[in-house]
Amino acid sequence: MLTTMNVFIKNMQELFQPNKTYIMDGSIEEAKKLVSIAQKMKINGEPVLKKLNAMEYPNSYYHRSNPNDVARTEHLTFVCTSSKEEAGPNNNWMDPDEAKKKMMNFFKGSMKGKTMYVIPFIMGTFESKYAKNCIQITDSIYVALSMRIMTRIGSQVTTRIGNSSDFFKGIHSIGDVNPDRRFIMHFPQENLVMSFGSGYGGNALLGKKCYSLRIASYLGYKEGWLAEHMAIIGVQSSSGKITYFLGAFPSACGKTNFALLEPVLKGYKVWTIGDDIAWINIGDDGRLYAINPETGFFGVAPGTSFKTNPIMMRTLKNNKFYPTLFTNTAIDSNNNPWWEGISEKFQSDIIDWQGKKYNKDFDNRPAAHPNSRFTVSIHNCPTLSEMFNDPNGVPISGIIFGGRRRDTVPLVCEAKDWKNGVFSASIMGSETTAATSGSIGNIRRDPMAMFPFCGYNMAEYFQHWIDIGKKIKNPPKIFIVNWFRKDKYGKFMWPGFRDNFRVIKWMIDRIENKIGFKESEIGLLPQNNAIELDGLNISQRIMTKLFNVNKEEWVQEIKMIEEFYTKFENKIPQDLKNCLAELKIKFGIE
Ligand code: GTP
Ligand code: SPV
Ligand code: MN
Repeated sequence: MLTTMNVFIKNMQELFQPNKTYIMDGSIEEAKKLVSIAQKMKINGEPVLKKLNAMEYPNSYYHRSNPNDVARTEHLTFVCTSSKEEAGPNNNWMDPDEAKKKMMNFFKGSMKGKTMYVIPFIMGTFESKYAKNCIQITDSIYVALSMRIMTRIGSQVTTRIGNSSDFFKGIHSIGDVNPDRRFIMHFPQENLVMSFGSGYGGNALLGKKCYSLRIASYLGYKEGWLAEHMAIIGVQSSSGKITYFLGAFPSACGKTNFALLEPVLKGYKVWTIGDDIAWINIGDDGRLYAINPETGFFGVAPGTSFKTNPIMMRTLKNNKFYPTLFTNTAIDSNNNPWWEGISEKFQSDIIDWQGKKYNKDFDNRPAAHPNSRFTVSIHNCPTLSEMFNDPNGVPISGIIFGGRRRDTVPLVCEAKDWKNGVFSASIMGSETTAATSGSIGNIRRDPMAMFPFCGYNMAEYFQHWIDIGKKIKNPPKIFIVNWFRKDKYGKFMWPGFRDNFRVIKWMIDRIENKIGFKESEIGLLPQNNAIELDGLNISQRIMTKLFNVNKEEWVQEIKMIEEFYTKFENKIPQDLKNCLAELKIKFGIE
């Protein structure tokens, strides 16, 4: 008798009509074989993978995606639930039958002459009750190799699936990389994603945003857990005690840097558990526990350096796990990957992300694409937590939400309680970044950093957050941060990166009830001099500005929040409406 997986593969072969089918086993021999094929394979005259300087970057390869395919395309991303209301005003919606018809037309015969890769993978560890079985189909060897870095692949998944039909199906074909024929369709009610016409990042690595956030957030809603766009860290103090935090920041707003943070304060150490996705469950003891279902980092290259993120630079130069991929960065004359901010010295002889010679004095554009990224195994990370593989995850004491705001939002603010924390997270705004196609620097509402990733109506998602809070014992403290406040010259006022630890230290003191706070209209702020600034050259004047809660700015902000809430008609939970009404009163708005 055929297993459900075999039936699925057979159907896919009939649909795509590939030349060959290859079922991945996740072995090192397989990775070597695929890298070697990709080095020989040419697309538009260029090898799919090129070996980089092995002395500086061992086991590393370079890839260029199609210049029209360099970031997630939210306007081409749909949630296809049976009714539009279930998807909510936060998602593009299409009728499931119509969406499938459209995709089937694109898919039909699209792998002729190509190999179809079948990738059995699991999100979470094989031993975890929270883990989920998945299969991705793809015709991109680059995607297949990336999935091997980002997830656990292997025959164990096939065994786990057995005759069950309860597994995620991610169907991907890169097609002709034509933006007019590019769609990423989600069917949460069928545990299914169909993606066509893109070969990069969250559009194509379907275990990431598509499954682990959009589909999983829907499953979490039905099953009583949360799938979040969050990094997970453990902060060890000199006594050896480890406090676990979740950090939610929108795309390209600091999760990976937070996850690999090397504290500036002596006696502390940050252990890394995850940098992008957290699945959060209520444990047997009634506390919140988080796992990182992934096994790799798909990290933003520009801005990464030994100064800003030394642990990531060490991760990239580590050679344990094979291979590491660099996509759409520039290349220097020593065949090393290069990007803006990698060092203070500028190198001449840079070849830019499109393969052209780059002259920084004449070329009015960056050499590396702003959304150029590395794909590297988490096992190369020197600060990987020994709890990384723990099937139950780590117990959470603090949840941090942060947007990219040039004004309005202070460096840090603590919510009074869970409900107020959910409110603060639900009203978050952030400047758009290069992680998504479209304009950059516009403020948009991005509740919980999940706006583009919540696979159902976000008003119900807010209620789900409130309900989870009612079920847990000792809910974690919730903090709002903003590393990105600027002065009138447009310069960041806070040094950020490793110095962010000073703020985390304050949070630990608050969690341990060691220090007090100052009340403000928007929540609890640090008392004067409560943030440790030893060794940092920053004036009191700037510190005051970083904590300024400006009435005019907040009056504007509240307008934007009301506009956002209005989109959900009457579905916004009453608790949050009450919090908004209180906020208005505090700022003297009728
Ligand atoms: P995604 O992978 O898109 O989800 O992004 P992310 O949230 O992991 O962001 P990441 O840590 O990769 O940072 C994105 C960009 O912001 C990079 O260019 C960083 O150099 C920059 N960045 C990160 N943290 C800070 C900070 O504290 N201050 C400043 N000024 N920039 C930062
Ligand atoms: C993000 O945009 O938040 C990312 C990159 O982590 S992608 O995987 O492309 O979504
Ligand atoms: Mn992300």
